[in-house]
Amino acid sequence: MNCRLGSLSMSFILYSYPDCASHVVRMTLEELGATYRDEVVNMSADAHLGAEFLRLNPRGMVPVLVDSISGATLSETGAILQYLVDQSGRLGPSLSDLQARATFLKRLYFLSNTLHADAQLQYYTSRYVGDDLAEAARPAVHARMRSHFAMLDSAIAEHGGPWLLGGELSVCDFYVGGCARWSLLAPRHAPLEPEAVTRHPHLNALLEKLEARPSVIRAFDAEDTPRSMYFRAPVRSRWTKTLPE
Ligand SMILES: N[C@@H](CCC(=O)N[C@@H](CS)C(=O)NCC(=O)O)C(=O)O
Repeated sequence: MNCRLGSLSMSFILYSYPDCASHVVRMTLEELGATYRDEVVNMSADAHLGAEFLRLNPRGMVPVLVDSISGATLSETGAILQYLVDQSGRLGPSLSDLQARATFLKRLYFLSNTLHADAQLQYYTSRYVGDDLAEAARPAVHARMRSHFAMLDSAIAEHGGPWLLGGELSVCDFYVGGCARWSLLAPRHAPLEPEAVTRHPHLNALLEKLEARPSVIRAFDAEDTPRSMYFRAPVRSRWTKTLPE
């Protein structure tokens, strides 16, 4: 495997929009000290549905990460995070430790195909059930999110904390932070109550630690997000404040 250790040889283009899933990738790139160029996809003007962006991701979704060195173009947040772990040899266990790697994959795939998928269901409820049923579906969606956060709290405790995988920070922690933030922010008229996250001591402590990391602060500054408890009492980025929902 070709692992690029150190920051100098890592160079990427991040297609992003503030407070979108790209933010999880941005925090990871900042933590790695990677060099990356930011290409803001103006989703409020539907740039994600334009021909230029659809060539990169035919699903019309942000994030996309282009590795300028290998030429790889990736979409799907979980896949991007796994790629960055493999390329950097950091923020997640390598294949040389199969047991730790198995736990990492188990947690990462839960975040990607359950927590993040349900956060999308929470945000885009009408797309799944239609406008007429969206409000009726909301309690069940919120209940699912609450149970996911409870499950994460147990997982952090099981691994001994303070991070999701135990003593070592990993890409999973940034993903947990992103999903907590989105769930407490959106949709604007019916976000999840903050206690769904903060009532869990291990999860709350993880997010508090994450909020203090310089990489996280840099990532939020880059998206013009007012200083706050980014994951536990989130305030929208100035860019997304006025977006219709
Ligand atoms: N499965 C995708 C989901 C990414 C996603 O939900 N992106 C949102 C922004 S946060 C998006 O591009 N939405 C545009 C749309 O659905 O029209 C991933 O894991 O990256």
